Amino acid sequence: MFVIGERINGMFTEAKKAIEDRNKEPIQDLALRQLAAGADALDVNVGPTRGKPVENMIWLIETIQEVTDAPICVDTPKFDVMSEAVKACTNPAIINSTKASVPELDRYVPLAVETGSQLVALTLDETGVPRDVDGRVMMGATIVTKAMEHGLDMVDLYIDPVILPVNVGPKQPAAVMGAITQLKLISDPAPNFVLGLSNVSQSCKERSLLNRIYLSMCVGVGLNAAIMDAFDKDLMNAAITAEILLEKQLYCDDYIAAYLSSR
Ligand code: THG
Repeated sequence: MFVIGERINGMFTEAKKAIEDRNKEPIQDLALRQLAAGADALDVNVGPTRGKPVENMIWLIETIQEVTDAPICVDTPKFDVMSEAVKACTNPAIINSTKASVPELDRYVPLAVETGSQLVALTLDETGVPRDVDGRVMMGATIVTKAMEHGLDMVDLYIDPVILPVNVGPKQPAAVMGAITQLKLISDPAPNFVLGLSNVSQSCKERSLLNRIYLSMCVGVGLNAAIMDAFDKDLMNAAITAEILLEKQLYCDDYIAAYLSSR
C-alpha cells in the first residue's frame, strides 16, 4: 500500500496558519511525523490560504525538502501552479491531479513525462463526477489511452475514481469499487489506483471506522495507494492487515511491526 499523508493541506487550521505566517516548524513537524507513522509520500495542498498559490506552494515544497527527500504529491487544480511546483521538487514528484478530459490530459501527461513525475488522473471532467460505474470506466479508459499515447508508463499512472461522502452519495462507495474492478480487468498492464480516502467520511460520525472499513474493502478490489490520515493508527493497521490477507505481504505473528520496520 502506497500511503500518501494528507495533513499538509491548508484545509487544516494548523497548516493554514503556518503557511500564512511562513512558519516552517509546524510544516516540517507534520512532514516528519507522517513519515514516522508510515506514510510513503506527502500530499501538499495550499488550500484556501491567503497569498499567491504559486508562492505558497513553492514555500511549502522547499520547507518540506529541508527535512526529507520523501516524494511530494503536489495537490492543486491549477496547471500554472503545478508546472512551477513540479520544477521545485528535487525528487520525482506526483502530480495531483488532472481531469479526464482530452485537452487536460494532453497537457498534464506530457508534463509528467517531461519532468519524470508520476500522475494522478481523476475520473471526472467539466461536467463533474460520474454518478455510476460506467461513466468512471469510460473516463478511466480515456486516461489509460492518453497515457499510452504520450508514453507514460502504467507504473507511473494513478487513476482516482473519486470517492464522495457516503452521507451525500450512498451509492458512490460501491460504484468506485466497481470501477476499480472493471478498469483492472480491461487494462494490461494495469495502472495504480488511488483515492482521497477521507472524502468518504466527511461530515459523518465514526469517521475512523468508515475510513478503515472502506479502505480494506477497496484494497480487496485492487486499490494500492491512498491519500489518507497516516496519524490514524487503526487505519494504518487496517491497510497493512488487508494486504497481509491478500498475500501482498508475507504473514508473520508480528506483521505490523515487520511491515513498519521494513520500510
Ligand atoms: N483525490 C485526490 N486528491 C485529493 C482528494 C481526492 N486531495 C484532497 C482530498 N481529496 C484528500 N485530502 C483530504 C484531506 C482532509 C480531509 C479530507 C480529504 C478532511 N479534512 C477535515 C474535514 O473536512 O472535516 C478537516 C478537519 C480540520 O479542519 O481539522 O476530512 O479525492 N487525488
